[in-house]
Amino acid sequence: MEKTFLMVKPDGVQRNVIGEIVSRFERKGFQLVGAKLMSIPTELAEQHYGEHKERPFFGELVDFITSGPVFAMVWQGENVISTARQMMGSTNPKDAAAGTIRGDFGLIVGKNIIHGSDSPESAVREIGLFFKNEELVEYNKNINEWIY
Ligand code: IDP
Repeated sequence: MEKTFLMVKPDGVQRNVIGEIVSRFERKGFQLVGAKLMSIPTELAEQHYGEHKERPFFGELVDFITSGPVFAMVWQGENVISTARQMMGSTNPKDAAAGTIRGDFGLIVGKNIIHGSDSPESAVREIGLFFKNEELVEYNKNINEWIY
C-alpha cells in the first residue's frame, strides 16, 4: 500500500491544528502508520529541503522548520501521495482553495502549516530521513473493508 510523509510544521503546531489535520486524513480513509512530535536538527532540515539549497529562501526555510517542534507522520492508503497533496492545497495559501488545509489555515507561503511528499521517490526518501523502520507500525483495521 502506498505511503507518504506528512508533517505539521512549527506554525501548525503553534496554531493548534495537529488534531484537525490528523482528523481530516483519518476521515478520508487513510491509515496512520507512524507519528511523533520532534524538533528537527539543522542537518536534517538541510537534507530534507536539499532540493531548495540554491533558492534565496533556503536559509529562511531551514530557520523556520527548526524554530519549534513539528509533528511528523507516515500515512498509507490508495493514492495517498497525490490525494494528500490535494487535501493540503497549493504551496502558497493565497492560491489554495477553501476546504484545503493551507486554504483554511494559512495566509503566507513561508508559514503554510503542512509539508507532504510530492512523489513516490520523495516519499521513500523523506520517510527514511524521519523514521526508523521499527517506528512504522503495520496493523489491520477492519473498517478498511468499508473503504476499499
Ligand atoms: P511544497 O511544500 O508545496 O511541496 P515547495 O515548492 O517544495 O512546496 O517548497 C517547500 C517549502 O518552501 C514550501 O512549503 C514553503 O513553506 C517554502 N517556500 C516556497 N517558496 C517560498 C518563498 O518564495 N518564500 C519563502 N518560503 C517559500
